[in-house]
Amino acid sequence: MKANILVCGKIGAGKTSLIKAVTQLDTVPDSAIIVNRLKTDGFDIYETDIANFIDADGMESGQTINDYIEFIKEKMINRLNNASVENLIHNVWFCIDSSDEQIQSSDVNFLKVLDDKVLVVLTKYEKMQKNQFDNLVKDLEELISQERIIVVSNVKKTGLEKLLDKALHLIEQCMNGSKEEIQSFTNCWDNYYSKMINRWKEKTNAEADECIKWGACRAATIAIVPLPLADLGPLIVNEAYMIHKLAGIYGYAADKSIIAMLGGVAGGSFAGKLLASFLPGLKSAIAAGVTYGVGKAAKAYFESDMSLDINMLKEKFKLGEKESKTTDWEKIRLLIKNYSKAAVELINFE
Ligand SMILES: Nc1nc2c(ncn2[C@@H]2O[C@H](COP(=O)(O)OP(=O)(O)O)[C@@H](O)[C@H]2O)c(=O)[nH]1
Ligand SMILES: [Mg+2]
Repeated sequence: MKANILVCGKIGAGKTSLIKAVTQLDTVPDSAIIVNRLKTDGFDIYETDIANFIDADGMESGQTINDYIEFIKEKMINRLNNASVENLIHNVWFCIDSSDEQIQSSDVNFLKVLDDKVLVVLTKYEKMQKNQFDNLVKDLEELISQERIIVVSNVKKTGLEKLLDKALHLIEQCMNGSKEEIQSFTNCWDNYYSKMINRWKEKTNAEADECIKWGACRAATIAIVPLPLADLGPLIVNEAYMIHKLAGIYGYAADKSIIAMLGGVAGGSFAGKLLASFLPGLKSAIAAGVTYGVGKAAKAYFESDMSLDINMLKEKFKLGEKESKTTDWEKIRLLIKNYSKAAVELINFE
């Protein structure tokens, strides 16, 4: 048994890149993947051991989005409920570039014609601007449940594990076969992806740690600005931004309540600790430490598939905050000040 996955969306949305990312087309020998160009239908099919990825790159210049929808409908939509095993489309990945500010009516139309087999994949996450992204997600959530929205970066290889996890779940649900056959398919799938997933996990982990250091560095810089003590706004905003980025690294489009819950694990630490400190250098370290701790808690939360409870999260926060004491934030802050901001990303903090 093989899964058929239709990958569609506007030109430039990242369809082909996504297929390449989940088939390792650019890293494995050609023999591992067969690409069948079905010229008559205008689709590229990427065939692997466990799935056929149908790249719906059929939109041609001059073709309107409505024409494209018609084209997909005509060729593919009837396969969503097809009786024949080879023809059935088990899953649709509808790609949207996450730097698109708003969902367009063409996207709405498109989502409407697809049934409940669709997953919305927000691509190019590492390039997104938070406000644009929030608007996009807000619009999308009116059309599709949050669990069906996955955030990926084809370049950084983040979110792919989450996407495949959700896809497998949906595929299993609509596979025509005995329990044994489906189990055997699942085993093949796990087998095929185990190595890739391990590599992605390492990348995701490194990316998340980088993001936490980035957040903590920014907090160290923010804390030095002589603000009225009551005004913790910029630190909170920075923290929220970091949590938001972390969520995306793990494939989630975080909403406000999750961000607020995770920010809450510090239990008012910013206010209390900063108030007690008059030394600028110490302030940097405190702000960075709290942000770092919150980052570590958030990371653990997303790693656990959002299952850790608040007490566990508070533990993670404390551990993180303690760990941050081994970093000389004041030195880093001075480096940021004296050199360029970008240089910070290159510093090895350990
Ligand atoms: N930064 C970034 N660029 C991407 C990502 N995915 C695709 N791209 C780029 O976006 C452009 C369009 O991607 P492509 O896969 O050809 O889109 P398609 O037309 O939907 O097949 C290419 O230049 C890709 O390198 C991503 O996740 N991050
Ligand atoms: Mg393409």
